[in-house]
Amino acid sequence: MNRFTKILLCLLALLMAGFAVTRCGQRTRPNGPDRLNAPHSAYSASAPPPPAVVPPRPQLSTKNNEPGTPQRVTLNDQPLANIPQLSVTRARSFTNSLGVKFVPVPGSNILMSIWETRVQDYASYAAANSGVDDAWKDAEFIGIKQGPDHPVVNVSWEDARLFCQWLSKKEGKIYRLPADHEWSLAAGIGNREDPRASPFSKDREIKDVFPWGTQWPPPRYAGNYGSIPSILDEHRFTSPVGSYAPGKLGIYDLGGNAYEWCEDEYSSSSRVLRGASWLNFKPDDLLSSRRSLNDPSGRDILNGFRVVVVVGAGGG
Ligand SMILES: [Ca+2]
Ligand SMILES: [Ca+2]
Repeated sequence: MNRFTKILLCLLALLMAGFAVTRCGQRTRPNGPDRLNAPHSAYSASAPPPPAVVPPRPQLSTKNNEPGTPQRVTLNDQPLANIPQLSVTRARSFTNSLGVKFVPVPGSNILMSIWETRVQDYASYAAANSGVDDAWKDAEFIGIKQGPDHPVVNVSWEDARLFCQWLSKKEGKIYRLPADHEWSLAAGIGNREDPRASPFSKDREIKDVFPWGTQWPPPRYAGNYGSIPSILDEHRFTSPVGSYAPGKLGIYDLGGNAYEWCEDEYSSSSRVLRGASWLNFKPDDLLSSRRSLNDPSGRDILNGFRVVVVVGAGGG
């Protein structure tokens, strides 16, 4: 190879090397120019932020989540919130076979007895059934006995439910105890309480409403309560049902006379009672939002019940 040929080959080699460097340089930054020229909308950092997701505010009372407290409100083993609430605006009052009047409770699908279940009502039930416990016959206080038109007491939650079953079969309707929330609706505080919350969590939460209104002390003859000078009534034990002024729906003795069993659990081993009794006189105990409790098989001369009938099941 002569000198000229060597020089020519070197020049050719240099040209080829330069071409390779240029190609290689392009491969070392692939997509570089494309990325820089991409529209801004393609970049997450430049995209508008997604709309904020605001979690819904919890509606139930936080008390409901305290350890050891009941978590559910049930009615005949169904969550109360799942029970359809039918309009009763067209439901009409009626009087049943025992001569007891029932009135609609707005916001519910029931009619409620205007009276607590009377001694004479329970006597009819006991006469028609064998094996009914006789404790109700022995109810008395400081020697004062009951008349046939007094609320039956010394009856357990289980006794009251059996009475409802007997009356349902007798009349072909659905009688039962009121749910805790239905009782609140009848007492005029249902719209201020969450029907899904437990009775326990609502105990005395509304601190300014009594069965007669908001004032304290109560007006004379507001109901049959305990005997203290500021609560004047004429009965030291139970009184005939309907002896005192009714509430706005025409229902008597929601406050006082006998405590009233409701369907609901207060805890797994107790049931709810509403309305205070002929023995109670403390302001806290007389609040419409007050819940008391007792063993479902427990009997006490403070405790009675009233029944409701389901609309659309022959009752309205
Ligand atoms: Ca009294
Ligand atoms: Ca009562």
